[in-house]
Amino acid sequence: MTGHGPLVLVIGDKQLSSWSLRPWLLMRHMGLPFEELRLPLDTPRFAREIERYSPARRVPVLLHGDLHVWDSLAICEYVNELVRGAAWPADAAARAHARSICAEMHAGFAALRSTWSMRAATVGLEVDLPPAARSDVERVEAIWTACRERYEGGGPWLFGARFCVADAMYAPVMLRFRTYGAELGPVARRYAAHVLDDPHVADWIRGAGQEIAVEGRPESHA
Ligand SMILES: N[C@@H](CCC(=O)N[C@@H](CS)C(=O)NCC(=O)O)C(=O)O
Repeated sequence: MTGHGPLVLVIGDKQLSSWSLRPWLLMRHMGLPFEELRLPLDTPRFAREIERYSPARRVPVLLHGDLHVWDSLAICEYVNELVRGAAWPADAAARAHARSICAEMHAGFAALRSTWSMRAATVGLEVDLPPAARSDVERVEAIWTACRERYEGGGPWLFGARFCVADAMYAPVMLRFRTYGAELGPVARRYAAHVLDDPHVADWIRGAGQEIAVEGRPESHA
């Protein structure tokens, strides 16, 4: 049994919260209507209110009636339940591959994350990569290239025709690559162009720009 009632996704700033983007984008792609509740990071409001939603005191959190699901990957799994398995590839081998790269993203790439922090609406930043972060970028590119070479015949997403959890999990890193101008090979570049053309991704970037321009939210962490 799942939760009941409207779905509410608690997220952080669209400019900064890479973890929030993952389930947000997946829910958009799965066509699940949801309300967005944004708690701006590093504010007294966040400190005051987050406890209501998550014992881990972090965003994202998905609220479904009394059920609170926290952690981006756990939310993606719950979304997959709501859409009866449509959020992962249909084929078991492809699904195992997708789960492997999602686990790798969820648990790794610390050097890349800390050097190129997500700034969704910002482009043209120049920040040199230390060797560990450079190998993270190479590994992400190798992951995308392997997926595209294997599943390109089926369609433009990592696992072919359908957007899946893996595309959602790798979307934030794509925005980092856009902001800092990562140099990618042709296969990864094609995938990047497809993701950056996605209307939901564009919507998130637009939201990030509005936070900065209209609400005066900071462009980066202090
Ligand atoms: N593993 C968690 C990490 C969530 C996380 O670190 N969220 C950050 C924002 S992107 C947060 O809530 N930071 C608030 C704080 O540390 O006070 C997930 O995947 O959801």
